[in-house]
Amino acid sequence: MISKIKEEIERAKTIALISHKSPDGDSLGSVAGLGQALMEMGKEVTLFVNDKIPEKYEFLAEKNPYVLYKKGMGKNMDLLFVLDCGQASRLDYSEEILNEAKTVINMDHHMKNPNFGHINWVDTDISSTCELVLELINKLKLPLNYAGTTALYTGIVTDTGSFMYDNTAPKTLRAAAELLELGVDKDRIYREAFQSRNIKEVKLLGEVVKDLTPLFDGRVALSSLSQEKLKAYDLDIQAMDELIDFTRDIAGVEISVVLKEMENGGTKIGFRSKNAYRVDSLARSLGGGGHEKAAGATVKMNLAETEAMLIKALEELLQ
Ligand SMILES: [Mn+2]
Repeated sequence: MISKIKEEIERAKTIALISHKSPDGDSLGSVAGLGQALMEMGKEVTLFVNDKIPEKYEFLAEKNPYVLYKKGMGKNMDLLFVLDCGQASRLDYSEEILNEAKTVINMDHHMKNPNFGHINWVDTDISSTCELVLELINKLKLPLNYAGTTALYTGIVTDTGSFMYDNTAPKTLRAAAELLELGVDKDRIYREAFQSRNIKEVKLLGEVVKDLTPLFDGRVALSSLSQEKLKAYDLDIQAMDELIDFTRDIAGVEISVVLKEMENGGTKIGFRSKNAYRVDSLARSLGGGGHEKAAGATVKMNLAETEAMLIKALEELLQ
């Protein structure tokens, strides 16, 4: 596997990297972390994104030249890395890029990744794709610069919930320690990614939490965000991603669910599980995916229909 990836990197002149829509710290971090190493090697590298970069990750764009993918881009490149992408459809409109590259390498840590690349390195036990990328960089002795280490640390610290979730293994902390030794400014990353909350989001969070009625004897916290509500606070669909962690952390809650109404009328569903249940199978049954304790899906139903459907599904899961 590693030697095959090495061969492909050596052979390639032009390399593109891309990840899923609704980018998070791990997707943006892995694209930039590996991309920076490849740039240091003198490759012609394009760091694609297929969505708006959330405000709290804008600091990553200071040193990483992300390019918003547009249809038809990425033709004739030698090699494409698809990172942190549990299924090809999560590339959304940029999925066509899979047909453009001569070779596609899929590196990921989501459950049931269908191995859509020519080469697939999927490790569901690892904390983050950034940790996997660091393993690749170390094994191939690729060069790492400051922008790269910063990006990789960002992905590890965000995907582990600041080293709190059970995907944090001894080797995760060793990877983080290695990055710190290389000079990463962890305080800045922490401030940007965790301590730069938009006041409008905090106010809407307050409103939503005030209305929250836990279901199933308090074991499920379900919150819904309508377009109307998001618009009233001048927020978009990417906002409020901390809500689901906040409500999961209520005593007695085992599963938190957040529904967000999309502009086209569909609904984006996020699931978090604290301990006793796994939510990836439920997400997959709705056409989504994820990890045992953090998963999601997008459905074509409206908010009320989605809520009704989920209450039935959760009742079964909780039995
Ligand atoms: Mn990830």
